Amino acid sequence: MEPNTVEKSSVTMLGLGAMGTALARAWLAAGHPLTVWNRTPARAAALAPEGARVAGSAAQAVAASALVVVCLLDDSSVDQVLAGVDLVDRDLVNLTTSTPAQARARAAWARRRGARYLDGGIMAVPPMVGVPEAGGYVFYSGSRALFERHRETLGVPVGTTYVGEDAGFAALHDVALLSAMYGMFAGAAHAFALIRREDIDPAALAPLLADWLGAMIPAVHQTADHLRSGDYTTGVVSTLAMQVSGTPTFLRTAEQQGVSPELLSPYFDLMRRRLAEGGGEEDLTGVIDLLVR
Ligand code: FVH
Repeated sequence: MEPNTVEKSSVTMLGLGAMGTALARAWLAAGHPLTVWNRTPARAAALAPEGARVAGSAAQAVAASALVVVCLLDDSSVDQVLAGVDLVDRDLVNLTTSTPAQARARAAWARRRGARYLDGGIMAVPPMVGVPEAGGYVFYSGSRALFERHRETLGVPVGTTYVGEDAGFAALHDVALLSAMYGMFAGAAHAFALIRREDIDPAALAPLLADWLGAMIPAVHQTADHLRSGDYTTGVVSTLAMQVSGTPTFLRTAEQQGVSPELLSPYFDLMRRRLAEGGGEEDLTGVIDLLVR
């Protein structure tokens, strides 16, 4: 067989925590020349046997490749690591979780320092990196030209989804999806709490929960249609009026099972407010308008 002679882009990776290390390993496995740096040097040294070049400082690492990927704990650690580092003519890709405002400020900061900038929000946990069938991906936003230039390289560890020129959009999509996830886990926590003192195996409830949540979640498409059209009543199967009338049953059951209603009550309060405003023929879409201040 012919050897693969296509030259792979060099990558510099700053930050080798659980996620940075997983990303670094994926680029190494795919044959990309990789320079690494981490505040705690042992984490960088651990990658040397796999072919990584270990830089002595963040500045040296940044100087080694045009494409510099940063995956640090938070926005302030990015400040600390890149303070005083020459970023002129670098393509900076920041995968550190941040708020949309922090991402926009970081993009302006990078531009002032002569770098091109892409922000990323990682929709994967470390074991999903380098495993295409796991379905992980990164939201990217910022310079489209930069995204296109590095699309192939960025797509090595996990998939890529570009969401716009506004540098804050990747963080916004990331936080939106993760917020929905916390809502889902909050519901699951309440469900497990309800059976906690009963002779019901949590392992028996788990698949029922997973199937039910999976069956319900496509409803988000109808929510999107409602928001786009402004008509919240089309195709409604379970009216808000009917759902609100059922809430005392949920609250009484929680009380009888000795479970705090504190995860459910705020949502029920919003449902009741929307009903009082005349949204009885809608489903739950109107709650969104109560949240937006
Ligand atoms: N791990 C996960 O499940 C999630 C999945 C979704 C995306 N997140 C975000 O990814 C960023 C990095 O997360 P991580 O899992 O790699 O985090 P850690 O294992 O805790 O590693 C943190 C790295 O940051 C370095 N660091 C922290 N503070 C500083 C600082 N002041 N100066 C320099 N470096 C700093 C730390 O270095 P060290 O402790 O090894 O010396 C690690 O390299 C994050 O935004 C997640 O939200 C992960």
